[in-house]
Amino acid sequence: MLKLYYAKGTCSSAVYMTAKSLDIELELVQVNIVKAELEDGSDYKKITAKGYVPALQLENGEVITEVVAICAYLASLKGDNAVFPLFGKGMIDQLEWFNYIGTEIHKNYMPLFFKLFGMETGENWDSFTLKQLNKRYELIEKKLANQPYLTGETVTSTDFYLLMTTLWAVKTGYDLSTCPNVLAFKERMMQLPVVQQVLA
Ligand SMILES: N[C@@H](CCC(=O)N[C@@H](CS)C(=O)NCC(=O)O)C(=O)O
Repeated sequence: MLKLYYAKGTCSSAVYMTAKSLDIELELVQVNIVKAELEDGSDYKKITAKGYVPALQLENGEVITEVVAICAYLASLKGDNAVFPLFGKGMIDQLEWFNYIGTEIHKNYMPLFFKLFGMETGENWDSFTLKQLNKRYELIEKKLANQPYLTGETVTSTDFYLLMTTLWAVKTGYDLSTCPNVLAFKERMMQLPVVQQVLA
């Protein structure tokens, strides 16, 4: 069976939601991402030198990393599908949004997490981070004014990624009150059975 190296509440949950939506069974292997260790204390860096989740181990032992690559791989097992379309504009939309969330949203939360864990990030860096996140969410806020999900009327894999990163606003104290459409998106996503199962 495919093994997903996983930590609940992280971007790896977006992969798990994608797999469930595609009806793909996975064995979950919990990773302590602070120590880069598995539950038995073994070194996660032996699975992937990157040391972060997610990683997907195939039955032949090969390991795939990066959220978007794993989601695309899972989709490829099902052929064309609505969760992560593999052809034409549907596929391009996935790649475009995954990259945007990965580089413009996900990584801009990092200084807020460092601060939460008591690391000194510096005032200039903090205000830069907040400005960046505000700008990046502004675009999503506009997009979600006219449609319920990032690529239109249907939930896709990239919505799971946006959800997981956006849940970090509460954890880090990032204020999303100027983005009512993003907050409504979050609530809409939280009603989905697949989301509830993964976050339970
Ligand atoms: N570019 C990576 C980012 C993965 C990532 O940042 N994972 C976080 C959890 S959301 C993690 O495991 N961090 C621990 C670490 O960086 O050591 C991807 O797309 O998979």
